[in-house]
Amino acid sequence: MPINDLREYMSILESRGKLVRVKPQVDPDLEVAEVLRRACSNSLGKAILFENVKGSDLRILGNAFSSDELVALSLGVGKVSEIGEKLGNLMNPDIPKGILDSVRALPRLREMAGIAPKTVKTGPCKDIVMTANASLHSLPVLRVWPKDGGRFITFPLVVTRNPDTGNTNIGVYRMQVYDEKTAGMHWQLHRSSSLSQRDAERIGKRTEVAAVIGADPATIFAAVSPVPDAFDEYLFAGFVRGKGVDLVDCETVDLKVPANSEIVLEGYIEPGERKPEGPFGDHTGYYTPVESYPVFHLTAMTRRTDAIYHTTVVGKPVQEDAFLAKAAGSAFTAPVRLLLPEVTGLYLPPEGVFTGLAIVSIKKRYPAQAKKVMMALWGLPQLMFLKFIIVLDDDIDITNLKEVLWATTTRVDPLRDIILIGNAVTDSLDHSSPLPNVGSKMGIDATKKWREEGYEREWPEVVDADDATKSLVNNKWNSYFA
Ligand SMILES: Cc1cc2nc3c(=O)[nH]c(=O)nc-3n(C[C@H](O)[C@H](O)[C@H](O)COP(=O)(O)O)c2cc1C
Ligand SMILES: [Mn+2]
Repeated sequence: MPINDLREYMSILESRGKLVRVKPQVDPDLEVAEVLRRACSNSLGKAILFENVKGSDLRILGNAFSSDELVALSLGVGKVSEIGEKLGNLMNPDIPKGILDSVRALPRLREMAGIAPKTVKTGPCKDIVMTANASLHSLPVLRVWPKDGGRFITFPLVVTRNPDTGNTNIGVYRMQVYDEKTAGMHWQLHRSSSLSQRDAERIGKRTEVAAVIGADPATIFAAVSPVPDAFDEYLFAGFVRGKGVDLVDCETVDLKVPANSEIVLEGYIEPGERKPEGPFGDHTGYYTPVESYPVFHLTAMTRRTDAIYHTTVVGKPVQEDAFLAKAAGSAFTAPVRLLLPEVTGLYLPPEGVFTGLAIVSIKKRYPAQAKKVMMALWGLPQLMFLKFIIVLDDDIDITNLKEVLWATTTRVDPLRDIILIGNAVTDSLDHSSPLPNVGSKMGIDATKKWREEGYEREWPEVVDADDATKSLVNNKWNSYFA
């Protein structure tokens, strides 16, 4: 059954013992963040609802996606890879060949028809509607790290529209609360919403914004996923959960938000306006320094009567965002494989801060194919930020770093097999590059080398025991040590 909102998800979690209710009073200034981080570091794997928040009558929910199991539960699947399989099927449909196939395809077509978002008149997110009296100070916004520049809304689903295409985009971009009516909008240079806002700016237009705090899990997943620009995140959310999202019109901006949201902030960004944002203890494990970002002006806040303030905290990996990123990566391996069928696996270790390092396995069928794969990955949405790519043959388990290190050290001649690319795109959060957003990349071809690739020596065989001896020893194993 599709999960319609954050509360439905919370009751599913609670029925499985995966929701902790914290009763003692907690302070959104540093304390809540430290609790959430420690719970994550200890692999608690449970969502935490803070019921008694200092200075606020709203409750705070955190760590709602803090394990692979929770992410799968939230998306209504046994394993997150099922979403990737579904995406793969969507892009590679069996075209009905005869009448019988067409009949078989019908339920799937019906399923597809039900995934489009639907606009409804009203919903619980309109329990309370505030315009002139709307204040960002009414929310229990966290200060996450001691040297943060202030309080940051860390889990807003930020909805905007591109002025040229009219496409809606949703991304999660933190918002630093400056005062009752304004906040920093930390969409990085390459994000769809940043591009749209700068398009609008060029023609002197404001960018309207709706920031949703607390929504159904599929919409949250869509907002953090690398959904291609031409694809509406609401439609993707409907696809993921198998049922369209109910949307309502905003009060003061021409945008739509999920009817069952907890809290909605409406506002706009004035062309040309920028303000220092940060520092912020980021998911790299460092404080991202102060930089200029656009300013969000609040025009309305609508919310549920007993709204839940949904948040997350980041820091040195592994924190909650790692589980969401892993799920998004697993779902989007299917579209990558459609373009690059030789890719048998793609692993972004969380310790590599998601876009720092990709370990890829391929079925190599022609010379220099590993380099072709690297160059292709560097051209794809979000994967364009990858700093290091290691390409291995498919005999290596890419999630097993011991095997990866063994293959990399025994199959690579650095001068021959490493490519360096200077002055390339980097992640905005990479502080090690000489310039912001511009730096270098390294690709390591750790596949076995072929004669056609200029390797004239004899490539040795990997050692392995023969099957007869293996089964003999298997059978007698316990007796040796009895
Ligand atoms: C918890 C969390 C916080 C994030 N914060 C930011 C942020 O402050 N700025 C940003 O540009 N991206 C941030 N991201 C990443 C984007 O939300 C993500 O890349 C998304 O796919 C971007 O969507 P877009 O391609 O539509 O812009 C965050 C992701 C998560 C999971
Ligand atoms: Mn997008």
